[in-house]
Amino acid sequence: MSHSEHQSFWQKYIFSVDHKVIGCQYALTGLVFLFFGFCLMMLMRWQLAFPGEPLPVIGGLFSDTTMPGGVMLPEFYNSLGAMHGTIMVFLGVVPLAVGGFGNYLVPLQIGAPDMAFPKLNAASYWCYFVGGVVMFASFFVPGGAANSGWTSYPPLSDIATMGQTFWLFGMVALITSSLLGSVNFIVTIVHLRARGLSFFRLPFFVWAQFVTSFLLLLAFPPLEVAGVLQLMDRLAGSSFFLPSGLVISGTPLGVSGGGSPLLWQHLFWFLAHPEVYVLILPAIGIVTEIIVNNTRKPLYGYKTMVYSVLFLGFMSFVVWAHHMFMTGMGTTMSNFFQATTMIISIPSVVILTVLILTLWGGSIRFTVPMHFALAFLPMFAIGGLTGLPLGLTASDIPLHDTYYVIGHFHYVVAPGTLLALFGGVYYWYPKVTGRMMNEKLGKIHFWGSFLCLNGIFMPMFIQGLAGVSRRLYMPTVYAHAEAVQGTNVFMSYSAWILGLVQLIFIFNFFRSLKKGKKVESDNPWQATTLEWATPTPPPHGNFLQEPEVYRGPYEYSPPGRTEDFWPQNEEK
Ligand code: HEM
Ligand SMILES: [Cu+2]
Repeated sequence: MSHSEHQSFWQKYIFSVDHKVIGCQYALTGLVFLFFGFCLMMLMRWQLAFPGEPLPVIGGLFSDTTMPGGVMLPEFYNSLGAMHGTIMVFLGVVPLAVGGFGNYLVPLQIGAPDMAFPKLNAASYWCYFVGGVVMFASFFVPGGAANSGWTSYPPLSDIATMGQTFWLFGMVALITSSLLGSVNFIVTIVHLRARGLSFFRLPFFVWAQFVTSFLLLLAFPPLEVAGVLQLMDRLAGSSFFLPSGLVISGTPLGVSGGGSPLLWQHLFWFLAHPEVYVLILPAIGIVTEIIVNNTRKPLYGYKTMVYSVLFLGFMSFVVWAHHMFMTGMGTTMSNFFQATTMIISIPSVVILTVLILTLWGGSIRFTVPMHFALAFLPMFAIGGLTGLPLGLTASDIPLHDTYYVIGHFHYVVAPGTLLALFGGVYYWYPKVTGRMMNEKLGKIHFWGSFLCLNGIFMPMFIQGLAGVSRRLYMPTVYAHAEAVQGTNVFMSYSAWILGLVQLIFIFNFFRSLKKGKKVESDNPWQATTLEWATPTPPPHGNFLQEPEVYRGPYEYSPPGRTEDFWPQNEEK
């Protein structure tokens, strides 16, 4: 495109309004934050494996207010936990899955030249960036970063150190970013589809992003408001979330009181439950694209998937209080949320079943992305199935706030979503860069990650069933926890090895930019969807001429054709 040629470096790569550049910015920033959040966790794992012992070498780099003599202070452990969760979810996975993959792929897959509102798109990225900087800066304020968990429960969060204020400001920026982005996705998908691309011809990835956008749009505003109210409690002396008569270390707290800590929990989980689907749906979308492409057969039940994901999106707004069974909210509430939670598990199982049935009878290509996509299925299954006992009040009583919960949600987001996102990086890398990532290194990265992730999270179920609480600074403080302390050592080694394995990915990612095998065509995987009909890499404006769509997204091995795929945009 002529006008992109005389753009300066800054216009082209930094303050760009091209959805592909913004997508790459999101993805790279997200990957950096994922690695940073991961490092916080690797530090925690030292304390969990060798409680109270000084951390050799690296420990000496920390200040006296965090790790004097290399020994981790409890306050710092709390900060690490809270910030690990926050960073992984809000600064890592969502930006990578929605901001990165969504931005890059949705306009391409629907045959559009860009997002509907390109400047809004850039504004969304920069809000995210600001949120990230604020969160990062909070590590350096007096008292350190936020230390009231990623859930920021009052009253603790209302009276916590200054880092909590930064956390709230950061969250407000991040939520604003998500809102701007989600409006943009919805308008883009509704208005900018290519001629012939009806809703039921959309690639499933686009459906997943569409539903995700509605979740972001409808779930985030209550938390944004709640965040502002909590800020006022902290800065303006209000008591939205502070009850009367609060006494801290023997001193009555000088506030009016009359507020409700429970209200925060409702507002928080009203967002945060849909948020977990924001984490998983784009991953399911990516896995679907990869699986269909690598089995060379149509999706087993496209419409079933679409209706399931719509139902799932809707239901995700009426299950939030399953996080609150232990708050004493009463049996009427508990029963309602128990029932809705059982119902929402049905579409998840349907989606998984469709993906598994799609494999049946396919001539599977075991490419690197396919390894990741295949591994996603059992990981997501374990994550989902272990959620059921948590959704039933009777079994949630002993399991709540134990490591079992941590194991459950990590199976969904870490071995689940993260593997899917990595698979997506390997799958679309040739479209973005024109080169393939190295296959051998990709497979080593896969097997290393897959084994280590299970090494970290599987023992969490054992710990949880043994009654070990989460958020425990000193894992050996209770006798029952001491009995399973050995698992902590194993888990920590798995985590550190996992860290090393990621270096292979980082090396492969950057080396392939220069040295990777050049793609021989614009469609190296012989796929059917529109993003492969663009030049490689796609220029500003995407398509050389406006594409037109003649069929559904997954016409693989159609009878009577010599090739085993039939692109959406090919008339004959
Ligand atoms: C892949 C390697 C990962 C490991 C080894 C890991 C490990 C841990 C550990 C040890 C905790 C602290 C448990 C405690 O409260 O004492 C934790 C909490 C948490 N993690 Fe991860 N994590 C990983 C990845 C992720 C990812 C990808 C996400 C999000 C998408 C995530 C989200 C969270 C959240 C939300 C918490 C709760 C924090 C809190 O309650 O304060 N983690 N993780
Ligand atoms: Cu939930």
